[in-house]
Amino acid sequence: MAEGKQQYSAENIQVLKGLEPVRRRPGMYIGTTDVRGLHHLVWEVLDNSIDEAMAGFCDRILIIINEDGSLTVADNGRGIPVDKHKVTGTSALETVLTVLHAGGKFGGDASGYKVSGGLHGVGVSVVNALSTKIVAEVRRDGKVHYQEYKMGVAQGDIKIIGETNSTGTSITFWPDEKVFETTEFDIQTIITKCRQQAYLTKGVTIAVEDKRKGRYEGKIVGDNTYKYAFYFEGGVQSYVSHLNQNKEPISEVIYIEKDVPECKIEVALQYTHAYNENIITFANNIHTTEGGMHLTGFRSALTRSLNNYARSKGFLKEKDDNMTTDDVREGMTAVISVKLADPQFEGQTKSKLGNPEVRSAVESVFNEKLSEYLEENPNDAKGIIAKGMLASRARLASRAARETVLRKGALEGMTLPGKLADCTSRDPSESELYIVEGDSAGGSAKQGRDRFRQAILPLRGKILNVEQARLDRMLSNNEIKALIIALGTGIGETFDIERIRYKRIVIMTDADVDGAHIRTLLLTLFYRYFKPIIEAGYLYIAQPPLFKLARGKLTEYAYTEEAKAKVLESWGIKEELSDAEEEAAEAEEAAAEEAATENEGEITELAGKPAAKTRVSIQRYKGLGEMNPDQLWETTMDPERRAMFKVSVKDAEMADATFDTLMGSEVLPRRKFIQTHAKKVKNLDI
Ligand code: 0RA
Repeated sequence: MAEGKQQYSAENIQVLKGLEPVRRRPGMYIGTTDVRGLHHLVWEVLDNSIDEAMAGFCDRILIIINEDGSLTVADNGRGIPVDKHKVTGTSALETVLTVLHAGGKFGGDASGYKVSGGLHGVGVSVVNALSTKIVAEVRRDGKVHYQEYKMGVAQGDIKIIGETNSTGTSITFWPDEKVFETTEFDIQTIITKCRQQAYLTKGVTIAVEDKRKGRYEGKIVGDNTYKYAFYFEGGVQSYVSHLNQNKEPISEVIYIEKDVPECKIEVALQYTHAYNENIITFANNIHTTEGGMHLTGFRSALTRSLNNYARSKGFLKEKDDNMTTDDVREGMTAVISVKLADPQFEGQTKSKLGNPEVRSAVESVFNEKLSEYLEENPNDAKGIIAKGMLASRARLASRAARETVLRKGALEGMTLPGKLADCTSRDPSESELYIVEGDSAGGSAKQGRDRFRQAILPLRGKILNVEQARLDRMLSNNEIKALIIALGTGIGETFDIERIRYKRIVIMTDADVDGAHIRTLLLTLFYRYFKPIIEAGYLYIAQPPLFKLARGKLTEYAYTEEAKAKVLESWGIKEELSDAEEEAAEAEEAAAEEAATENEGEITELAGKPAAKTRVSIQRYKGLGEMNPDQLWETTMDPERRAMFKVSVKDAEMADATFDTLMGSEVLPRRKFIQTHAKKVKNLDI
């Protein structure tokens, strides 16, 4: 950079249009006017300092949330030029702050990539347009320059307010309360962003200070300022180490850095014994959540070089298929960062890198460097290949298992399962299917239900433990088969939502850990194999109460802790247990539980104040099975009184994402074993 260092002066900045449109339609420029939009302003200002750092002129950036709620971004860069533009008669500083898109769009510059500023695209002028006030201070040429703006308009010329022997820029802005739903900055959001940016701009220190009063009492000492600073010498390499800090590594962090004409490429990669993949990609420091060309190039190079290596070293035999992109994903953590002159952002949220030249650049650079690494580090290479080949074998075994279940029509011609207590109605729109955890709860539900509309299918809790995370084999589990038959839609290629037998399907599980697991498992099942049912809005989660509160003849049910407290309060009882008391109460509860033989659930006597006369009992429902049929009907199944949660695709997607983790990492190796050997093992006891 130093060689081709350009003497930018005010002329270089292209002058565009006024700020009016920004105030008229802020959403067009910053997406939203909620808390995200508010922080967008911070990122705009921060981007300019990061740019200055990337250009090699700045190594410290400080963000301060001031006591009055304004925010300052200060850096020790060259300082925005303050000399007057020959044609327009305004300074670069004023241009940057008042002219749309004037921020960093200096145009491509022959010396390489002038990684454009305003990476979020809109520039600091937008911040000015949406702030009631801006104060800019530039330290340059031995002087401290000062200029103030109100509602986007400069309040007089740049003034010199002091002398200095340092350089840098400091921008303070007061976001307009009339524009934003909230003008309260979130320190956590800012810290997260700063950490990420520090990883991406190695060698730069990014510090955050929060000077707002009364927020961190007890947490900090000194001048009531909350301080944080990030500095990563290793850049993305440190990022990968950070992401993998709790995982067991298979290899070192492999780090690759290269500048090619198309872009600057930085990749860090490490394999661990975990099973999920974690790839984070950036283009010009913007998190490209939708991936794009850099990711595509990385993936093909990774698969190609691992396969090449595995073949050349005889790990993959002639008869073996290549490992797929999916096979080499498992246990991989990678951070990919590219920087280029003219990034094209595409996709729904404009966070997908579209430049095709980046794909081939990343692919060839990474392919070459990774191959080199594998040759030079045979032990790491061996571990990585073994991991990929295991995944590959597991995939083949798993597919075979799934095909057996789906193809052979394991469900065809089967009659409704005996465990199903069906409803009388044959009209799906008035029929409900309750999927109930456990036989005893199933029994209560069968007795308590409205037989005309409500069908009950009890599932034994065991499906969880036996199946572990093997969803595809779960399909051959009898409990699940029964569910699928009861649904009536078929599965896989033969799925037809028109044949659904119930338009309300209710998952009813206990409010404990096992219940949550079974719910996750069912949600995942629906998500992966019956998504149209969720999309149609047919899937629900029952909301059984957590407590039964009784006082004399009065009975109330509470579905949350807060609701319980409310009821008690309405009865004039304050339930303020200290931690110690709570512990004691819990111990007592546990003892009572042990002593109890056939009671209907444990009853905690709560005396309130010693003077209280009426006895109040609080029964905490541990499981649905503790409720008698009437209670279950009253609290959870009666359409007039029940609460119910409709499952969205997003909810199910979340369950799907947590599925593997939830099912416990320790069982995974075993699962792998079973998957790998599934072909050989004929009769697994499921
Ligand atoms: C263009 C030219 C020069 C400095 C900057 C931009 C600059 C902008 C920002 C925004 C925040 N911090 C910044 N630091 C620097 C100066 C070029 C020169 O002096 O030769």
